[in-house]
Amino acid sequence: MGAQHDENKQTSGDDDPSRQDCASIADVSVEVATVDHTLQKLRRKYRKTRRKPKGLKRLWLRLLNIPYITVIITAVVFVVVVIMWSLLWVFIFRRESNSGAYFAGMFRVANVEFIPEYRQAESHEFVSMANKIQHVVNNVYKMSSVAKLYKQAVISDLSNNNKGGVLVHFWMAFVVPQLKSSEMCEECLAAIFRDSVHTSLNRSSVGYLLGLPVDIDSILINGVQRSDYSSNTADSQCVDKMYANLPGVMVPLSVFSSWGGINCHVKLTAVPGSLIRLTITSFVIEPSDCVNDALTVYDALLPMRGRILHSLCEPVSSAVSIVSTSNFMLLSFRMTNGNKNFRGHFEAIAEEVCMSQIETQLEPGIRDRMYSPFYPSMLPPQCSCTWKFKTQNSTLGVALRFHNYVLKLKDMNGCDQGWWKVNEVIYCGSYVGHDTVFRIADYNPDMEFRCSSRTSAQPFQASYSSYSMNQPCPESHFLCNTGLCVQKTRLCDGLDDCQDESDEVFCSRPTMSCGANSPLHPLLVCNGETDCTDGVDELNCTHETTCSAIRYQCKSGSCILKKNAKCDGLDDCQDRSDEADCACGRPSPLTRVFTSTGLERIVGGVNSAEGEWPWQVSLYFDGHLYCGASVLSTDWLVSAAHCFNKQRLSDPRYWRAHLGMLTQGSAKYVVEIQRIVVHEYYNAQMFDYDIALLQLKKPWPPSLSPLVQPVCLPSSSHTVTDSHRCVVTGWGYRTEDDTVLSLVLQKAEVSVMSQTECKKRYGIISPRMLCAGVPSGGRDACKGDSGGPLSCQAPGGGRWFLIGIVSWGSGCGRPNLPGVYSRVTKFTSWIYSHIR
Ligand code: 4AZ
Repeated sequence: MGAQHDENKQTSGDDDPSRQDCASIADVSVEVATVDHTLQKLRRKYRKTRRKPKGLKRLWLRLLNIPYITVIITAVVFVVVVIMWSLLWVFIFRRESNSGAYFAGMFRVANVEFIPEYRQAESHEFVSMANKIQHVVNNVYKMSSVAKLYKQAVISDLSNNNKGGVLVHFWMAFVVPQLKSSEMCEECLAAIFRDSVHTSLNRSSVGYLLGLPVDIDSILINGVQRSDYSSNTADSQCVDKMYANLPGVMVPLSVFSSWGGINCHVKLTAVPGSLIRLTITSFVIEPSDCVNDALTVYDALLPMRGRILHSLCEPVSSAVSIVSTSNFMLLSFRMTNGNKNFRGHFEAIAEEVCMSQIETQLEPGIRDRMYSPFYPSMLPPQCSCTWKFKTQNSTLGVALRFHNYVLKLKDMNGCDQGWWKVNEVIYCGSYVGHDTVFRIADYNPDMEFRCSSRTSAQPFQASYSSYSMNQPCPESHFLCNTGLCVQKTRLCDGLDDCQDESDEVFCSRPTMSCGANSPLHPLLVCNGETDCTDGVDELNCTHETTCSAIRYQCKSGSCILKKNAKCDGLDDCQDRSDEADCACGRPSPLTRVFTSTGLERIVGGVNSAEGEWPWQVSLYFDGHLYCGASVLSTDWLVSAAHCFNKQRLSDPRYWRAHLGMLTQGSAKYVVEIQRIVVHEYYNAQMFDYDIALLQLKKPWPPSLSPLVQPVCLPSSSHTVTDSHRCVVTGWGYRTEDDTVLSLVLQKAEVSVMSQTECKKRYGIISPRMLCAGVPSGGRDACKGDSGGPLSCQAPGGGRWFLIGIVSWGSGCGRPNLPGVYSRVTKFTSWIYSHIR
């Protein structure tokens, strides 16, 4: 305050001119006073010149005040952060959220003649036609609802079309903000294209688009990966074009993966009007369910999902051939590092005119053969064949014996493995693991076959002959439901001669006629149980005998009567092979087994103990417990095919196997899946052949034993008797309407039911299924247990064998409706063929 006061006084003095005059008069008389005054004046002058900066200084002083500094630093940091964030958003995040969407498309331009110059993308003719088409495509999408997202179209190929005109293959690229990605569906884009074509009312599929005659039915647009787009477009180093210019001339093909691996495409084109047959003689890759190494064959010149003919994910050692539906084909190779290679050839073949007039021989026993179109090549998605039969007289019909194929009346569902019309009645074909006979009770029938699968399908063959309509099977034979004829002496002999057990159901229970004169029922002989009081049924069981499905086959190939010779602790085979590979089915409970009566869980189960079921696996799909499985070896598991039935479910990358687990989340080993092998005859409607094998990415370490151990795989002759103990295990639902899975692995003891009883309950039960439960219900597998084991222990505390795989059932634990399991003994050789 004081300094302020002084300043005020001086300021008032400076401003007074009379005071200035006074000072000058007093200069001489008061010396000292004059110096002081001068100093003061100078000071005043100095202060006067500094008056302006004085405010800034004050500000500066204020700013130097600590709280102000903090505020300022914060403000500066805030501004810098805001600027940086905006820049980041503009240049990075905004760019990322605007992702590219790529599509491959094709359509036919009708009424335009294909000229050979169109094959060369550099030719003037190609460029001129491509520009015209590109202009049309640009116009379609630039005038559409997705105009703002549309970037460009590139015409990749102009090819001859067997229907006439020119087939156009093109790419499209869109830049799509994440929020708008739903607008980019391939069907929407195809609809935009179709709607732009002006059609007339003359029922032709050809309409006009800016003067271009476009076949609406030919328009197909599929989304593709960015990598497909970049590896296929003009600047890619890895697109090869090959031509088969002469029909029947084989053009060799070989592809090697260099050290860095490859992702390449080979475009095959054949002479106009022909088809392409690709033959793969060898394909050396690592099996990985098409994740790492694969060959995908397309019925197009761009990698369009809707046009896949075949995908090869396994090595090929015996020739496979595939036929296209037009005169082009695309081979898309993916091979990772290593010594991978492909060898084969392709050729132009004529479209097959598949029409036969067949006169069957008079003798019903004499057979001739008929084949699927292009046999032995795989069937293309489009094909047709007709056969017109004529027998020698009106009492003789036509019998067709199909190999691994069956014809069934068409039901509500469509036919996806072949469509058949036999004298105006429609049948669907399907692949099975045995022969069948289809009889047409007509002496002059017509038969039409049409391919009806989305991709290439397995070929088929049949032998045909005439048969007597009055007596389909020879004398003393029985007519099976599969159409086969078997000798009546084979009825109820315990062997599935009919291949559908129709010769083994509704038989009276095998009688124990143990007298010396009548033979013992084969099912009771050497089954490990003494059925005759004198024990004759269990004598001489290791003597070599002829082989059949109910006798044990040693490694040497010789057979013995003993059904359950495998791993029973006795050397039954001369080569001792029955006791080799027996490190299985022996749990060693680490804690006392907890068997509760009051704490009933799942469907009538109780908590298991740690290490009680060391082969039990829990399969997690996308992070959630989805199915069960069983350990077969250090790198193979077995489960149910229906667990892997849909698109994403069949992709091994979504799955994790949890081994050595008692309580959910406490697995001793969690491992990725390398490959899923679903049985080739799996039938999703009937749940037949409901089995799949899973190969682990990394084998489980031996240190995990005894908490992780394989279950014993039964031989195909293995039989379960009343003295076996069978237990179903899993983390599935505890009741039919449960909503949560069990926390602790549950177990429930069930009995294996006779096949006849099982068929009485459910009707359609295949020989690959078995029923198990308790008559009153209440003990059963349920949702979430699928794929898990039904384990049965050999009598006398023997080893545990995998007898069933949880498959299906009507509800859970209902009285008289047992659980249905895949019958593992029917798959023994199939399993060994993959895991050995
Ligand atoms: C299922 O949905 C399922 N009761 C499994 C087994 C049974 C029923 C359903 C048998 O996975």
